[in-house]
Amino acid sequence: MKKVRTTFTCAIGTSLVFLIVAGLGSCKQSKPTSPEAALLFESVIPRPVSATPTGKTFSLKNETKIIVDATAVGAKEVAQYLAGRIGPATGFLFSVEETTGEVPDDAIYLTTTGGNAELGEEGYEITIDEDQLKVIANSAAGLFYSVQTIRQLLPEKVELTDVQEGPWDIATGTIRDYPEFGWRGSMLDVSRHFFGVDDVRRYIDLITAYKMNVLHLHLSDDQGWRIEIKSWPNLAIHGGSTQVGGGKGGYYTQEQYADIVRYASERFVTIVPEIDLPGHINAALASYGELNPDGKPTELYTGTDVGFSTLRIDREVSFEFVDDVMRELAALTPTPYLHIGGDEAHVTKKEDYIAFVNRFAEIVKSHGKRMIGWEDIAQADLDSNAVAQHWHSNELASEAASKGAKIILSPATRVYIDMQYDSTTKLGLHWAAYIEVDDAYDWNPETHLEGVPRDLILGVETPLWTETITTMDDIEYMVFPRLTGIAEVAWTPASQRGWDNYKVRLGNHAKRMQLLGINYYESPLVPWVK
Ligand code: NGO
Repeated sequence: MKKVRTTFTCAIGTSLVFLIVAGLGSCKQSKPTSPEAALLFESVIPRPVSATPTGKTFSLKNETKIIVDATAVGAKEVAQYLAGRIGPATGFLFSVEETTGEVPDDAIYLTTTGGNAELGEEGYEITIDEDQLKVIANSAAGLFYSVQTIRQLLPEKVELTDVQEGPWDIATGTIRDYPEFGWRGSMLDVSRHFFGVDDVRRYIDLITAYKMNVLHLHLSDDQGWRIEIKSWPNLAIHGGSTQVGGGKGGYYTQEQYADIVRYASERFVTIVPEIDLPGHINAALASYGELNPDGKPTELYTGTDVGFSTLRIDREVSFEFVDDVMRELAALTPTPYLHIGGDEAHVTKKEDYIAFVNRFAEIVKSHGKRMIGWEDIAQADLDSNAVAQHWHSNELASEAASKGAKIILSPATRVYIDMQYDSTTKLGLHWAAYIEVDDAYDWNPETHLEGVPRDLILGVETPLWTETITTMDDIEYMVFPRLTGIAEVAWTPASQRGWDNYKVRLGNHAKRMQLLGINYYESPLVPWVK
């Protein structure tokens, strides 16, 4: 229902229309795009596949409605999420309405009708004119990612939670966008230091703002077991009772964990739970001595060494333990993957390691899930159902690929965001590299590894190990702004990426990160605009 309204600035060319409809309404005043709105349109991260401005303005007003196509599955929930994100700062109510008919002006309209195949499952197209902002996607996930873009098209203060003064102008134009890789992840190590449900929720909010869709939780390691397992209760009670440095640790009850999974899935994020086996297992060995090769419980461990612990292979109890843990985790996991770790089993004999991983693969399969492991699992009998996560060895990654396994790229020299930015960084490690913001951005997943064809690469995941990280502020400092660039590496085709262009867009995100309360690292390489 496009209305035409009179104004004194009505163009001559529209006067005929004006004469015809003069009694019905008025010709709308055309407002050119402001420099601020134009800059926001150009600065979206991850960079869209294409973005074409048309020079006018669409303004959110008190009467702006969010309308969803009543036939679009999940669109209403995405619309409510959008209203929840932009309502508080604008002070507008944004009533969400469903329709199967015409869409009025002054509306944001979300539909899953009319998209083409190129957009895929996660892509979207936003068309903005002066009257309407219309999104077409093939699924609710695509609509959700369009919302992340819409947030970035609005003035930064939209991220605040108390009412701000307008105007709430958006540049008109068209954005067509879809991801290069389906796996755009981050890993959070909640074992070395424990982070509670609120921190994990905030982390999910932060990664989804940049269209990431996987959160891998490293739930067990030598220093702590972080998930309640009802059939082996001491794992969490005793094994979760400390952390690096000897603090009190903690764990998620199954109810809390289910809450994280629900919160994530409402934001189109898959939670991948990892239980690190057969090494990195001291917290379990301290909780149940029968799992330890000498049959006695170990002491809890609060240091930062790696590679000193192993499950015993000579007794069936180890496999009963793994089966119980995987069964309980599978029941908490609506998505296809369970991660069995598999890294740095330095005190497990090679033949035992291979036998372990082959049994783990069977156990994971028996619970209806697909096994992921760090690339060290390439030594075992992998098939095309398995996924290997590359972190340091091209050789192991290509061996896994040659067995048909899919590959996730987490190269330690590029995306281990526990690595320090440079030698002056106080937090973090540097065994793999110093990783400045440009190092994390300026690489190509398709060509990074030899012997791993593009069609086996699921995508990219950036791990945050937390030996030195104790607070949410620490997390944010190491993650931002490297994660935004890694999100772009995973989302945007290589042909659309370039550091010189990216660093300017990143600089334009300073204010948004500030208003989101993100404690980010102010890299000297970025022209920050505050
Ligand atoms: C390694 C090790 C982890 C450490 C991390 C620190 C892998 C897969 N295993 O990565 O236990 O925490 O480095 O950067």
